[in-house]
Amino acid sequence: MALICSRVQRLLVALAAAPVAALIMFGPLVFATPARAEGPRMLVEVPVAGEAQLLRLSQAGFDVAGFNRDAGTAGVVVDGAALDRLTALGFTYTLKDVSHPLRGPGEALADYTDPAELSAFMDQMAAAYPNLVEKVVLKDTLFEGQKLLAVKITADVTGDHGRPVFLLDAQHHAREVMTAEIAKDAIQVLASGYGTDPRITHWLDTIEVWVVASVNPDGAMYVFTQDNMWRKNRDPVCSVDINRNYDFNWAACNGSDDVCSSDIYRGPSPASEPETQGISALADEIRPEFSLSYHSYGEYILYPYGCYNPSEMAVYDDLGNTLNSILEDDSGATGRYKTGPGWSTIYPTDGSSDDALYGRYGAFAFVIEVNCCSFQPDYAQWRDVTVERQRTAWEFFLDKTLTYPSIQGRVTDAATGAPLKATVALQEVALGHGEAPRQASARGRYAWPLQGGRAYHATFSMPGYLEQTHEVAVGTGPATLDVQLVSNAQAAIPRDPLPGDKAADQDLQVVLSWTCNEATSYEVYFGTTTAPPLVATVSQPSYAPPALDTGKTYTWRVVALSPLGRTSGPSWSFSTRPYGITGAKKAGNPFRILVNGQGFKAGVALTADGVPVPATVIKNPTRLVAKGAGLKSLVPKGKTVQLVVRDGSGGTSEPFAFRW
Ligand code: 0X9
Ligand code: ZN
Repeated sequence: MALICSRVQRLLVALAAAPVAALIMFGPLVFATPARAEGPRMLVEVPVAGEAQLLRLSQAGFDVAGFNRDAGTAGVVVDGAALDRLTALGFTYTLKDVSHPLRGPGEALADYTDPAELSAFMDQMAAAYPNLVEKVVLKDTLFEGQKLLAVKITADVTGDHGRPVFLLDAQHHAREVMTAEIAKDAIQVLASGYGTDPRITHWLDTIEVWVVASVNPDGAMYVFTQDNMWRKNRDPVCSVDINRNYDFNWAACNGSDDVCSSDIYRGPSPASEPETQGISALADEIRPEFSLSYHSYGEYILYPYGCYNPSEMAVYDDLGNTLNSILEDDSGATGRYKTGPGWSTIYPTDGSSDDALYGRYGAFAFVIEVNCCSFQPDYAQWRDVTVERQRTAWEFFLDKTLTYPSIQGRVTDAATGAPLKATVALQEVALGHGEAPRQASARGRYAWPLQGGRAYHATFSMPGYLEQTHEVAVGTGPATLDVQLVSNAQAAIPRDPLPGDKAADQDLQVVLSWTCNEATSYEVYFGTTTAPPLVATVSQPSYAPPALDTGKTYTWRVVALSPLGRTSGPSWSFSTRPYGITGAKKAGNPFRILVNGQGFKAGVALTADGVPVPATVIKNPTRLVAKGAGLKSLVPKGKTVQLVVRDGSGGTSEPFAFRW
């Protein structure tokens, strides 16, 4: 507490001090030498010759807050010592701001939404749209009283739909206050557009949207009340750059620092912070297909990795470049966001959220750095125009969720229908950077964006279940593949009988078969009673009973013998055709056909190749005689016809080939 108070005091002293007064009276001053060797943090603009020098600044440990490409200046947050180092390295600078509470007296920027207001806004939305919007607490306690909050937005929000998921997050970095406005606007636009805007209605009927409007609410509150340049979280042991703390490629490539004082301090261990833990747990559960993380500033569209190119780079490039072609920058022009993997497009980072969302949780994870020229642009001038322009970006990902080539579906337990968090692997897609296996969500949902116009082999696996591989042709849009996995316990139980359970009209020469993955042999119980006797023990999952009778119901059951023991399948039954023909011959003069078989009774008729045979006479249940004029022409000598006995209620014999 003493630490915080002394910091506040120093900031207040600084606010009253010369540079701010100079700023107000004369505008920005250009300093060639450090103004002070200690004191409050300052925002300076540093001319840099392109992004190579931006890289040099960030690698020299400076807190690079953004890059103004047109002006060729980097915004750098420095204390006195850092300013000394900057000038010693030969950089010049313009002082733009001295840190102060964003909500200071008469401060225009106070219109930005602070975390308490954001939380209240979420409550209002949930209350106004109870079927659409749910407020979810991801972490109940951070360090200074804020909670990590999310809203889930989808039609019938409390139901279990297993829809594909899109995740929007903002404000990993406390000072990037515009980003929370974009997330807030997305919640507002989606909730209020449902039922009136057909595109939004369709999206929310088919997609589950999650918005974390501030990943760093503790830090954000500190920005409003103490220091508008604050970037990290508020961990009292040592504040951490949340966007360097994720558990993927943590500390992997010099893209973060291990010293507490650094603004890109990565924390003591991967995912040591409650904020990264909350986001990671959410991502693990919902498994977004696409995610979009907002930062500021500099007008970049970035994607993994912070250290090297991602696996599936072609899909990333395609999506990133298409988005850039439609997204307007602060000048209103499209195609001007610098687009590509983070490491080569801005500067190396490790432990960032996009890397973890992709590498660990399988989302196609994008980052947008908004605004050309400031992380806190004038609210009245820039807030609405920025959030409106960014609608194009999150709408883009909602659209792609429904239209981009992919394999998607649900994985469930074949016996219970319960969702399975199964692993999905594609033979044709190599994940070569230590990515965790792609996994379905807690709802059993998976979705894998792909290059279309080809076939893929998808393997689904899950401990305790039999693996399945399916070939899927992917065209220009999503291909749906729902998968039912069979548990090992279930696999030892005979299932999928043929003939199917309660099948009617079966042939008299029926062969019984079934599926059972774990058995070494099978006992077959078969007969016309409800608890039939053991008739055979077989090593293959099939059994051919001796000739059956017509018009009878047979009951059967298979017991599988396996190392797991004896497991009985359920009782199955089927019934045979009502009539059977076992033989036919011609007789005497006048010409007659004598038919032998079973089940014959009054009212049946005989056909030859589907044509009614005249004057069928039933002698007894096993003998039938056809006679009458025209019989010879119906059954010409030397020609084979199919004789079939049928009755008025649709029962038929199997065809019998007859030739005389
Ligand atoms: O450095 C960051 O964390 C982001 N820029 S910011 O100025 N807002 O701090 C960029 C993160 C980009 N992600 C990757 N490079 N993977
Ligand atoms: Zn940022």
